[in-house]
This record gives sequence, structure tokens and C-alpha cells, in this order.
Amino acid sequence: MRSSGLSLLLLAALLASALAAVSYRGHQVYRLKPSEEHLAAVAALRGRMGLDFWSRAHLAGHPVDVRVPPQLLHSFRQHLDRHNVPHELLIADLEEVFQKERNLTHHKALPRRPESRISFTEYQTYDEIRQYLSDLASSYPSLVSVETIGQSFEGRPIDMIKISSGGDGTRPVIVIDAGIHAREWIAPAAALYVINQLVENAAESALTASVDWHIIPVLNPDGYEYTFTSERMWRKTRSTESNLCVGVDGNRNYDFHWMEVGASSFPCSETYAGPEAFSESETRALRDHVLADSSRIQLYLSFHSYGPYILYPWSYTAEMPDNWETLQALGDAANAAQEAAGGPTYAVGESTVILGASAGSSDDWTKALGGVELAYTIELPGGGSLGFDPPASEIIGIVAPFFEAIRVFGQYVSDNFG
Ligand code: 0X9
Ligand code: ZN
Repeated sequence: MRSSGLSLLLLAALLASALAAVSYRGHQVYRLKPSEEHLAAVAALRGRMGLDFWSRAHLAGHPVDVRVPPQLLHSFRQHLDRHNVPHELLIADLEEVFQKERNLTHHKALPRRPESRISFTEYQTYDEIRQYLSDLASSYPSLVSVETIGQSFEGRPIDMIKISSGGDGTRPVIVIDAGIHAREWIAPAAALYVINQLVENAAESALTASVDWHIIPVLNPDGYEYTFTSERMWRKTRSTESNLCVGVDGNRNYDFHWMEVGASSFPCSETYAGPEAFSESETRALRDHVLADSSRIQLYLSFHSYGPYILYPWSYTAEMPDNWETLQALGDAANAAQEAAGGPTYAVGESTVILGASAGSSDDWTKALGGVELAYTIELPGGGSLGFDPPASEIIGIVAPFFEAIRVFGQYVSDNFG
């Protein structure tokens, strides 16, 4: 009895430690500000194991934020000094940032607004998001349906909400996904806000009058869940094809110029492209949905963080796509509208020109092989001095102006294809 009680205790302790979240105690975040002459020194850091690049930009003049674990701090700073790379310390202790945020979230006890089923004063878990979508389907049966477009590696359903006010199934469609990168929490939050406005705000009904919206708020549910339970800074899927490291970068896994540039074949890299293109069930789910509805889909938006940027293909070359003038003008109009509503300035442009190359991304594939002429990756704003993680109190201030950009996209599709 005694020994079984003891072993139970032991088991509980073991379980607790296995489930305990990864700590970022002592991790610092630096903002590098490279000019042309520093780019090589910054590039040399990219391959270094253990450094976590939060910004993908690798062009002069673009700030690059890097998370540095304690054991690498010394050599990292040495490298910066040796090459005179301008930099500043953005976050002195990342765990403190997360700790503060957790305390706020636990103590907030803000009443959820009774008129809405969702709040934008906190980040939603995967289960809460599923519940919200299914509540909407029950409450608005003539406008909303929810489909599962696939299963994640660990077997979680990947939900897509279809918002359609009618028609005979030939209306133009806008596809939006978010959360392929697990830690970019503001992206699913923005997708949820779009859903919330399109469905629950009667004043926005013009946006659904002649256009259908297919929105996947969490394309990488395993990774997203994992960032809530274990490792806040997890980016990739949770697949285990490789026995070296877990996960594949979903935004390098699409089969268009796969693995050619700006992607890694090393399984432990944050930009690991996978053992082959479409190795991940999550990217296959998006692919299969796009192909199934290809003739109707006029616009594709993939939500990420952080920028702010509105990017269009290509991400494998700096060459412009044929319709770049349309893509640029529409992106500019979207940016202008959200700016007028108090949002920040999104840099609008071709992805490789703005950020550098990253082949195998979803917008490239969707445009080139999915038959969708208008494809964008939108990098929502980060948390300023907090780097990646806008505190929950800032969600609404980010997503509400951003909706004005979505309105421009919706209006465009309605005017041109509706
Ligand atoms: O690296 C990425 O996948 C994106 N940046 S993130 O910080 N969210 O990881 C940039 C994607 C740029 N590529 C395309 N627009 N295709
Ligand atoms: Zn991303």
C-alpha cells in the first residue's frame, strides 16, 4: 500500500515535470539593425543552433529580432561586437514577460461580454476556438457551417468555417488561414475577429452579400496547443518523421520550388522544409481544400506575425509575378484603410524583395498551382518592446483596425467577381 502510494507520488511528480512548460528564464531578445556591411555577419548567425530568429527579414535597414538562450549569450554578444553590428537589448528576461502575461490573464477575471460568444481580451485555446465555431454554426445555421478539412499529425480536427449567405454555390470565395506557425497567436486571434465581425455584426452583412468566406483559424492545431501547454515559442508542426527533432515548418512544406532557397533540410532547424513537399497533413489539408474549390477561390490570405507586412508572391525569387501591379495596388489600398482606422503602416511588397527568399510557402503554391491569382501573406504587428507576443490587452487594438484591410479585400472580390 505504502509503496504503491509512493510510486503514485513519483509518477505524479514525473508527469508534472514532463508537462511543465519550458522556461525562458535568462533568455534575452536582441534587436539587430544591420546596414549593408553587417548583413554577412548576421547571416553567419542564422545557421547557429539554438538562436531563434523572430524576424525573417535579411535585408539592410530591417530590424532583426533574435532570441538568445543563456548559454549562447556570451558568444553571441562577442560576434556582434567583433563585427560592429548595431543592436539593442529588447527583452532582458523573456520568462519575465511571459510570467507577467500569465499573471494578468489569471487575475483578470474580466466578464466576457454577454452579447458575444468570444472575447478579445485574451488568447483562445484550440478547444475554445472549436467551441466558438460550433456555437456559430448552431446559432446562424443559414449563414455558417463548419467543416473538418483534415486531421493534424496528432489527430486533431482542422476546422474550417464557411460563411455563405446563399447563392447557388458559384459565388467567389476568399480563403483565409492562420496559425500554421504555432507561436504567432495574434494570427488566429485576427482570424477569429474577422469571423466574429462577418457573422455576428449585422452591420457588416454587405461583406457576405455576394462573397463566401472560408476561414481556417488554426491550421496547425498540434503546434498551437503545444504553445499553450509546453513551449510558448514553438513554431513548427509536431510531426515526428525525423528522429532527430520534432516538427516541420509548414510554410516551407508546399510543393512549389520546394527546398530551393530560404529553407532548411536539417530537421532541427526552425525552417525545416520536411522530408518531402507536403509531408505534413496540415499543409495537405489546405492544398486539398484549395484544389477542390479552385475555380471559385479568388483570394487567399495567410495570417502570420510579426511585421507588419502585406506580402505577395514570389517567395522563391525576387522576380515579380505577372499581376504584381494588381497585387501591389490592392495591398496598398488595404494598408491605407487600416492605417486610417489607427493601425500601423504595413510594408506592402513582393515577399523576396521585402524579406528575402523562403521557398515552399503557402501563398506561392496557392497562386502558382492552386489557381488563385490573388495570394498574400500578412504579417500582423508584434508586441513592440515585447517582441513576439502582444499582450492579450492589445489584441483588440491590433485586430480591429486590421479588419478595415479585410474589408478592402472583401469589397474588391465582391466588385470584381461577385
Ligand atoms: O518565414 C515565414 O514563413 C514568414 N515569416 S514568419 O516570421 N511568420 O515565420 C515569412 C513568409 C514570407 N514568405 C511569403 N510571403 N511567402
Ligand atoms: Zn509565420
